[in-house]
Amino acid sequence: MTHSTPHRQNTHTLLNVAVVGHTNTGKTSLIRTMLRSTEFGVIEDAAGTTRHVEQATLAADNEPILNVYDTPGLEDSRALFAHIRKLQAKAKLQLPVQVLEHFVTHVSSNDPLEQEAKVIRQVLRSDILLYIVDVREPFLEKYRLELDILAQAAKPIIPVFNFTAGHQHELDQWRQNLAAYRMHATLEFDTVAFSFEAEKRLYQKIQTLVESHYTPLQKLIDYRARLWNQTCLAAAKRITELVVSVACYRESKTSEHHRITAALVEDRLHDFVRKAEQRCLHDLLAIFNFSEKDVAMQKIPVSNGQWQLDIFAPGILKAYGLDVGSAAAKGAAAGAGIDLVVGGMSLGAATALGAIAGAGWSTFKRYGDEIKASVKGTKWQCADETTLIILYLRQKQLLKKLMHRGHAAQETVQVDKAENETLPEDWNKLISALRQNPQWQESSAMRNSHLQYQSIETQLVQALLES
Ligand SMILES: Nc1nc2c(ncn2[C@@H]2O[C@H](COP(=O)(O)OP(=O)(O)OP(=O)(O)O)[C@@H](O)[C@H]2O)c(=O)[nH]1
Ligand SMILES: [Mg+2]
Repeated sequence: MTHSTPHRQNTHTLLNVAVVGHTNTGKTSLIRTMLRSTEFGVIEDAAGTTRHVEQATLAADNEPILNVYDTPGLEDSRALFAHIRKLQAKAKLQLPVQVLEHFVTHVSSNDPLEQEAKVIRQVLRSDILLYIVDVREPFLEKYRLELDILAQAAKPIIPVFNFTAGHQHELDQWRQNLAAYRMHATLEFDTVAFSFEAEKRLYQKIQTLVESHYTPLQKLIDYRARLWNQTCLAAAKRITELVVSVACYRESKTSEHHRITAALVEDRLHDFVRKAEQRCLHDLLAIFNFSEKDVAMQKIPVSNGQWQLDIFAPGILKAYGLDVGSAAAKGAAAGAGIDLVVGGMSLGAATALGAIAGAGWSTFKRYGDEIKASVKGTKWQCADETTLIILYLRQKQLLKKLMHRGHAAQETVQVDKAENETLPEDWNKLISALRQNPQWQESSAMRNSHLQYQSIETQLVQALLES
């Protein structure tokens, strides 16, 4: 036996799912959303957009699990129904499904029902049908006739309600009507207002109706759940990276040797924040497999904050590994010993100060620089509170919108100030810790293994993902 045999067997027994329904109900849209691809097929707000059956395959870890078939929309269901009934009357002994088989094998290529024949042909070749419903429409005769014909194929049918957002009443009506048709295993799946939960339920419904494919479908469900979690996590991490890089950004305002005027420093900050946000957007779109066309983002209003390191805040001393509890550190905090620092500190002096607690001279030297700067009155120019808050809130809003955007959506996502989003608990603490650690601006092994950094990252990621 060769290695490829199991694989080949597998592909032969792939589950075939036909997506059917009246024209313009969102069949192609559903498949785009399932595939997370804006590329599949053509979507248009017009009847008869899809002209041929198109196939796509869904896989779990490279193992193909099911084929999904997009079909042309049914248009003239009354004519189709009448035609089928006529065939049935002609050959009374035939089973209902045989009548359909007869229809598809005898239809000519210029028959007015040729389009319908393509659909029925695919229906007969499939294991299960997803019948897409535009719930905004009432349960008209044409839909009843369609369902009658489809039911004749003797395949399980899952009615999928599309356009559900804001149409609860109509949805209830459809449910009642289909119940009268003994169709209870319905599903809400708005292809534009996406929810992963709805997608999962779609596979679970298929699973209960086609028992023989239970195990591969479970693989698919697990795989897609894993993928979805990874996608959301990667996005939240990317946003955290943005927030960190902006919060850590600082420029010394009195950087004389560069002779940069205050205005130039400001420009650089604006530029930095805008570009950083733009890059983040680019990455997020790639993570969710959307394109630049999908999102419109207004320029973020950036404002400058002047910020002075409050060097004696206990949190900072601790962050640098200094023993805050020592009498000398307390003394330093009270202002004593500053002259030591400013006057150029030696290792001996630092030790005498008693403030080094396992942090080592290099850390203390770095800390010393900041004390010097602080005493000299150096201020840092950085993105101010409002900028950081707006940046975070709009990224959170963007993330939510991307997580709930189906790949069939045509409307552009607008990113605004997002005042309805909330900041994480401890926001101020997180930001102040980041500001005190400009060396964290870019990812590095040292940063990423730093416990304090890890905890900040976790808090930001969790806050971004909570709804
Ligand atoms: N608001 C909203 N619009 C949707 C939804 N699903 C589809 N649409 C829109 O409905 C129209 C038809 O979508 P298609 O996916 O082309 O429909 P179809 O059933 O494949 O159409 P045919 O191929 O012509 O039979 C498009 O304008 C879509 O953008 C939805 O869930 N919500
Ligand atoms: Mg279509």
